[in-house]
Amino acid sequence: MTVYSLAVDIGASSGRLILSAIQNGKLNLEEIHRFDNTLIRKNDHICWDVDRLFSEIKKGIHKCADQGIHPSSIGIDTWAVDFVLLDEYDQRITDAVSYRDSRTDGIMDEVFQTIMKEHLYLETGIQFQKFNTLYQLYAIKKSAPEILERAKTFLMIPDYFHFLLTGIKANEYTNATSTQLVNAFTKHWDRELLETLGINPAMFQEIKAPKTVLGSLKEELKSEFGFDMKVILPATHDTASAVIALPVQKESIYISSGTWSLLGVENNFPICVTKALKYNFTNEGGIDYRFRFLKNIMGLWMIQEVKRQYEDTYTFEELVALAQEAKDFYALVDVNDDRFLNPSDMIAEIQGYCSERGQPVPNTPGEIAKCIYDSLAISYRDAIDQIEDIFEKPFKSISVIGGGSQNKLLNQLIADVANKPVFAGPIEATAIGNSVAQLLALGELCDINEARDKIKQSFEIQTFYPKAIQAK
Ligand code: LFR
Repeated sequence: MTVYSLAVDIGASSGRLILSAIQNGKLNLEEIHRFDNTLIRKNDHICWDVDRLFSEIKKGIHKCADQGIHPSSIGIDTWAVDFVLLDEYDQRITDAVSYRDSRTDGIMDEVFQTIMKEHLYLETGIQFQKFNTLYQLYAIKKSAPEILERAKTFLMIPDYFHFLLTGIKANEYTNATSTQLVNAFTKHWDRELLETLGINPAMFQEIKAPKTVLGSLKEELKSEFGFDMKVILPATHDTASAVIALPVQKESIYISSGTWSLLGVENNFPICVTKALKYNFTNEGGIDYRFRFLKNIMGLWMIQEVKRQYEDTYTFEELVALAQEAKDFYALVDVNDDRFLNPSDMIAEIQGYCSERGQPVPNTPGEIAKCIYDSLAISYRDAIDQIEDIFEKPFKSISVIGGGSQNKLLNQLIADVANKPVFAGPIEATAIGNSVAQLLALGELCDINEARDKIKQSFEIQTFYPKAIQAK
């Protein structure tokens, strides 16, 4: 009998429930349900609508049941750093505020007055981003300390959904590391750090690793769906799940390409050296306690915003085609500038950046798109140079995984600026990685090496050679 696992992968712009199984020696995926995710304004903050997201998860499970499919397990991944706090009755006492909200503006520098930046990096190995959970909690401590006093439970977004499914509370390891509150060496909450910051350590739950069987569905959900299944923790941080699905590992740098571009390498230990701190690389936790040594780059968020501003007149494919037509236009923005994190008008922000620096100002949709793709490629090249500087050796290729790997123009630009071959795919890397953790726990796969071999055999990978090599 086929053993199915159900991967729920929710990104910043959409979510999906994907059924997966090993069939005829290959990993098969089938999309059961897809839905939009958008930011909403609530109580003066930019938030995620977690109630709607949970109802979409339930809708997807019902769709499985309607087709007569009863998966053996389910696991949920989302973006990182965001969380909810619960009171003694397990009721939410905070909205699920998004990392794109401005509540953490200026907070990082305040924290550095209590804890030295270098110390924080040596303990956690985590990059400095103003929206890390640490700064979000500190912002609450400043604006509404009574909430932190009342809070009994801290759950990150996937932890919260897992709690709603099972009634069991836990903090999953890969996502927990993104908070900048987990010690990179003990792999547990850094009590000393929490006490120094004046954040009650008691609200944090036990950290559990991917592949842990959390439990089964709550009684009322069992009767609602008409079947039971195990809730198995995947790498609940979407980027950690995506990295599990890497088809090429040796001597390759990966780019997990979606709303964000996460560029880095997989390691067996954290690297907290001065150069890594200077270049702001992170050591986020991965499956089997591997480390994701990577850097956040603003990613396709910028083009998603532009598309939204043009009221979806153009598809992503059309924007790529228009960028190709605007081949003579060239201007660059620093995609990692905080001004692009959540501007009210992305197009105007890009134009403002270019005109302030005396560059040609992009006006047509094609010019705007070309400016974004060129700027992304250059920021990737800079980050690749930094990795090669830290490792003191060149890497041979780039693996682009995730939805962004479908962008052939960007893949070719990356190959050209980095002067290395680019391997593009799998597209659904995150859902694949999520499924793999569940299938490993269910005994359908024996280890990550076998899983990666299966992924290589099961999904198409396209190669893009740099112009310099093609010309030879
Ligand atoms: C990508 C991602 C990144 C994280 C950012 C914010 O979806 O999870 O890894 O830094 O979103 O949570």
